[in-house]
Amino acid sequence: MKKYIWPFLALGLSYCQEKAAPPEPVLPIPHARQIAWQELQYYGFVHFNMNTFSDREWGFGDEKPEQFNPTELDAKQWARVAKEAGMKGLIITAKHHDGFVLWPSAYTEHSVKNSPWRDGKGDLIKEFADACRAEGLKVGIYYSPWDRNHPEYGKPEYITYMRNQLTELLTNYGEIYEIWFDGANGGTGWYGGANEERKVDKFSYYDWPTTLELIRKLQPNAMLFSDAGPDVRWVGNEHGFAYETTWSNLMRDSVYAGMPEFSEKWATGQENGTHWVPAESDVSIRPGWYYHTYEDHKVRTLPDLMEIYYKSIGQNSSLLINFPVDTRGLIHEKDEEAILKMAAKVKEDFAVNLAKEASFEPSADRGVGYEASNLNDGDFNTYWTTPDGPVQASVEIDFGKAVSFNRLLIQEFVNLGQRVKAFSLEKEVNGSWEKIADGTTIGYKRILRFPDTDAQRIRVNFLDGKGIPVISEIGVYSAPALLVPPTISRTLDGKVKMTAAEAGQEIYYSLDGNVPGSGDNLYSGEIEVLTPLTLQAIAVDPASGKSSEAARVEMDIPKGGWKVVSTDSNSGKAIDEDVNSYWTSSDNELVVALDKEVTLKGFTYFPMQARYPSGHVAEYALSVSRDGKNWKEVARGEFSNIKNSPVEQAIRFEVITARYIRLRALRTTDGNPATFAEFGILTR
Ligand code: FUL
Ligand code: CA
Repeated sequence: MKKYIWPFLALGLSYCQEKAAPPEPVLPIPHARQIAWQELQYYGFVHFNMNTFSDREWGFGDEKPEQFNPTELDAKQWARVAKEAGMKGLIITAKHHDGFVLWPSAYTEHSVKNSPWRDGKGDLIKEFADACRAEGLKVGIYYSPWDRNHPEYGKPEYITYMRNQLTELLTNYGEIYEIWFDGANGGTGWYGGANEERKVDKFSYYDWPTTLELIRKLQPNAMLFSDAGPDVRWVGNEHGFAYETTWSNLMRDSVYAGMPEFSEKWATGQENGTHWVPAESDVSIRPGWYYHTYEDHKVRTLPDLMEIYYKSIGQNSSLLINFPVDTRGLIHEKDEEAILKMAAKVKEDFAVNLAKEASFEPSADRGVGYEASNLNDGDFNTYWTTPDGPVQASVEIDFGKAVSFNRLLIQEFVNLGQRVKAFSLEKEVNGSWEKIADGTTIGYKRILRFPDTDAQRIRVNFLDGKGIPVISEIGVYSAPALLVPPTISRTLDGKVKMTAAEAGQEIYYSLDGNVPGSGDNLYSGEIEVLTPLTLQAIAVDPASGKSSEAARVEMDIPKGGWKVVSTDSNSGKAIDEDVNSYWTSSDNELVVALDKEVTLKGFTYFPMQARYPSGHVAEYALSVSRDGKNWKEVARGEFSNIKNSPVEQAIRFEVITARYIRLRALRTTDGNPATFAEFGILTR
C-alpha cells in the first residue's frame, strides 16, 4: 500500500513548490542596456589616428591629412587579436583631440578622404566595423569633444558640427555598443589657424542633454561613457585599476565630464549614489595611448597585466585595454604577444572551479528558486538569497575532501541593486573558523586573491549590506604561481641590487641589451654599473625551471657627485635614484651641477608618482652650461598627456657638452609649483 502513496506525495509537494517572491530591489538598479553590457566585461581600445604618424599623444590640430598614411593597414588583424585575447568588443578613436577623422565625413576636409591612404577613398570606420563583426566583436566609437583643428571650437557652431558627425557615425555603421566621450578638453590649439587658447565651460558648453537625446534616438542600446556616464563612468585613473571599494552607484548629478576633482572625489562611486553608472578601467598596453617606436620595449609585462585584470574585473569594473596600432596599421607583434599571454594566464587561473562539485549550506534561504545550489550552477541569472530581515548571512562550502586554493570569486545579482558592504572568507580548522581574507563591496564581480590555503570546508560571510545579500555565483580557484621579474635598484654610486619576489628563486641578468636566459650571469650579490647600459634580469624557479618576464632598466652614469643648486634641503630628492620621493621647487626649476663635464644627448623627467600628484611639468625648457653662468637653451616642448599618464619622459636633442643643467617648468598641469620625482641624463 505504502508504495502507492509516494507518487501522490510527490505531486502534492511539487504543487506547493511555487517560487517564492523575489526580494525588493535596492535602488539604483541597472537599465536593460547596462545589464547587457556588464556581461562583456573585457574589451579593447584602438588608438590609431593622426598622432600615430605625428608621433604624439595629443596633436595640436595643425597636422596635414597627407601625413596619415598607413602602409599595411589591416583591421582584420586587430579584430583577430582582440578575439583571440577573449575581448568582446573594440572601440576606435574615430576623432581624437587633433580633430582628424577616420571616415569621409561630409562636414570636414580634415579627414581620410584627403589622405594618401587608399587614394583618399578609404573609410576606416567601415573597415573597422566590418572586421569586428566578422569576428563577432561589438563595435564602439571614441569621439573627442575637444577639437584642436576646428575653427569654431568654443562657439555654438561647433556643437552642431559635433552632432552632425555623431549622426554620421551612429547612422552609417550599424549597431554601436559604446560611445566614448573623453573628459580631456579645452585648451590651446590650432583652431583653423587662430593658434590660441580656448577655454570652454565643460559643464554647459556641450549641452550634453540634447546630444544624448540625439544619440538615444539613433542608437538606443549604446552605452554612453564619460567621467559622468550617464551609462558607464571613468574609473578616474589610466592605470586600469578600480578600487577595493567600488560602487556602481554614482551621485550622477554632482559630476560632469572633465571636472578637476572627479578622480579624487567621485571615481569610486558612492554607496548612496543616485544612479547606476558602473566603472570602466581604461589602460594602454604601453605607457602611451598612441604608438611610439621608443616604447616598443615598454609593453606591459604579464604580471602588470594580471594586476590590471584583478584590480579591474576583479573589483567590479569592466576592463578596456588599449592597443596603440602602429604606423603600418597593425597591432605590434609585442603587444599581441603580451595580450595573448594575459589571456592564457587568465584561463589558467580560472581553469577549474573547485566549488563546482562542492555542497553549499546557507545559513538561510528564501525558499524555492533561491537555494544555495544557484551559487555554483554557472548561471548569473539564478541566485541565492535570504528571507527579508537581517542582512547578515553565510554560506558554508564543503569540498568533500581537503583542497588547496588561492582565489575566491563572487558575483552579486546586481540587477536587483548593489548591496554588500562587507564580507569575509573563513576556513574550518579543527572545528573552529579561521579568517582567510575579507573584502568590502562585491558588485558584478569581485575576486579575492590570497596565499595558497588548504581546507575541506570554507564559509563566506556576508557581514554588512544595504539589503539582504542576493548572490549569483561563488567560485573557488587555485591559480598557479606567477613568476614576476626581479626588482632592481641602484645606489648613487652605481651599486645595483636585484631582488626576486619569492625566496628560493634565482636571478639571471644581462648587460648587453639581450633578454637574459639561464645561461647568463647568475646574480649572487650587488654588482657595480658605472657606465651607461641596459640591464635586464629574470627570476627563475629552480624546481620547475620556469622563468619570469625580464625586468629592464636603462642606466646612465651614476649620480653620486651631482648636486642640486638650491638652499632647500629636500632638493636632493630630485636626483636620489628613488622615483617615489620628489622635490617641490618653489621657483619652478631644477638646476643640477654634475661632478664633471659630459657629452649630453638628452634628459629624463620622472613626474611625481603620488595618487594625487601635484606640479607635474607640462611644458619645459632645458638649458645647459659649462660654467654655471652662461646658459644655452637646447630643448623646449610639452609633455603631452602627462596629467593622465605620469610616466617617465625622455627627451633627446643634439649632442652638447655640459656641466650644469637647468630644467625649467614653463607650465605645470595644475598651476602648482613644479615637482621633480627624478631627473636623469642621457649620454648614450
Ligand atoms: C585621455 C586622452 O587625453 C588620451 O589621449 C587618451 O585618448 C585617453 C583614453 O583618454 O583622456
Ligand atoms: Ca547562479
